[in-house]
Amino acid sequence: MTIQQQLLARLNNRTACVSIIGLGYVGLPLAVEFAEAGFSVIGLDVDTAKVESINRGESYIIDIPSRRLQPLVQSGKLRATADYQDLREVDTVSICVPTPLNDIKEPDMSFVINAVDSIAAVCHPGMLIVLESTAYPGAAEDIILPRLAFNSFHVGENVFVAFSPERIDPGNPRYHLRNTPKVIGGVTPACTEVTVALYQSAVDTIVPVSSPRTAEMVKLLENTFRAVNIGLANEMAIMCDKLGVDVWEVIQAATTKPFGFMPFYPGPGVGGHCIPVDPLYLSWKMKTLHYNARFIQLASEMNTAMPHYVVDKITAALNDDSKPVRGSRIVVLGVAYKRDIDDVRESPALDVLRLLHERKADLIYHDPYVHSLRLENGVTLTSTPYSAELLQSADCLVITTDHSSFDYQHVLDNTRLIVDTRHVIGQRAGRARVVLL
Ligand code: SAJ
Repeated sequence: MTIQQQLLARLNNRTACVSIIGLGYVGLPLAVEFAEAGFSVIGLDVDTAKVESINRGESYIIDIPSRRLQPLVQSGKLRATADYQDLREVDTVSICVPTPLNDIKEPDMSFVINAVDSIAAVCHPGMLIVLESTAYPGAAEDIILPRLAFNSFHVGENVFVAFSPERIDPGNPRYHLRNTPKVIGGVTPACTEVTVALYQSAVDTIVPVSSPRTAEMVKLLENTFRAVNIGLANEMAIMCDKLGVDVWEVIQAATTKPFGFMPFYPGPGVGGHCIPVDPLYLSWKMKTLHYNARFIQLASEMNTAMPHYVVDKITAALNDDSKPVRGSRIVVLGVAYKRDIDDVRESPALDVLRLLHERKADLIYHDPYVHSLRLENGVTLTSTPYSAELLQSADCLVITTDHSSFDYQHVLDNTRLIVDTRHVIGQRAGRARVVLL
């Protein structure tokens, strides 16, 4: 049997030992699905607190309850480690580490490079390496192949490499790892075949494509599509405002078109670790090829300008009450980057807070999911408990994140002025004057 046939056999009869590097919102669900499929799984994370928590059967990921993790750990099917030496015998490695942008908005591949360097040191013939972390087109081949060649491996013969983008949406009640189709692009057809054999144990629908670069571009198209259309929705809001038209009514009516339209909505900007970040991986790569990805650039400019637009709205609304921003009590309601989560990464609410702080507003925020935060300018704030008195103290209240838990009628009845960046007050009537984006 060839090395590929031996690996395929171990994958098909579940005797392979599989590993995941990076046990976050992508890696831990993957480790659990592989273990439930019957594989012996080793999860590796540099954060020993995560390792210890998993080995106690305690989950820290919203989509994986501990009751699902415990039996896998107790049976020995799944264990966690921080030591790459524990991966010496594994057959497969799925890399699910962060790929953020650095301070000058360029890809930071350091987490991937560290993982690949560590894997290369323990790599053996027959190993499969899959990169899942979102990256620029060509990243999987640029980073993995030279490190394997250095160890005299031949990809597609005695070692296998693929890219398979993660499509995890934390907290999504409908779509999770198993029922979200998984794109897979191997360096060679043999690489694709063994990667499909591994992932079909954990995912119902596999979508093989012709190369890692193709798979990388699939992911970048998915999220660039969102960033560009959100940018368009934001510019529509600005244009409708100048025309005296309600953009929300326009979008709602356009959505009645049963084909050829998909609604996106204006907001205070675009947060999260995907949409503001992933498109810039593509535009960065294109710059190295002397091409300017104009849609991505424009969408990024549009979306990052929205916090300033929100503060202009607040300033104008206070001005109508003959109040300057300086010294006015401004209550910011909701700071997470989207509703019903606690993640503030790249959240536009942080920019709104920073801009208001720079204008010397008397600033308070409330977010039941976010106890405290630190602004880019180093200022730290703590969430003020919600109360009618808090609302009544506001010269202006800004809704930046539309958590489902808020009682918007109560907010409306206890506030004098609301800037609603999420159109969540809707048609409700109450005491406050409501200003929309
Ligand atoms: N946003 C708008 N207007 C919109 C949609 C979103 O302003 O019409 C804002 C949100 O408030 C948020 C940001 O954009 O600040 C991103 O929102 P998102 O709905 O795209 O949520 P994310 O960042 O969690 O995106 C993830 C992505 N998932 C993966 O990359 C695996 C994205 O591809 C998913 O489409 C998205 O979840 C989802 O649909 O939940």
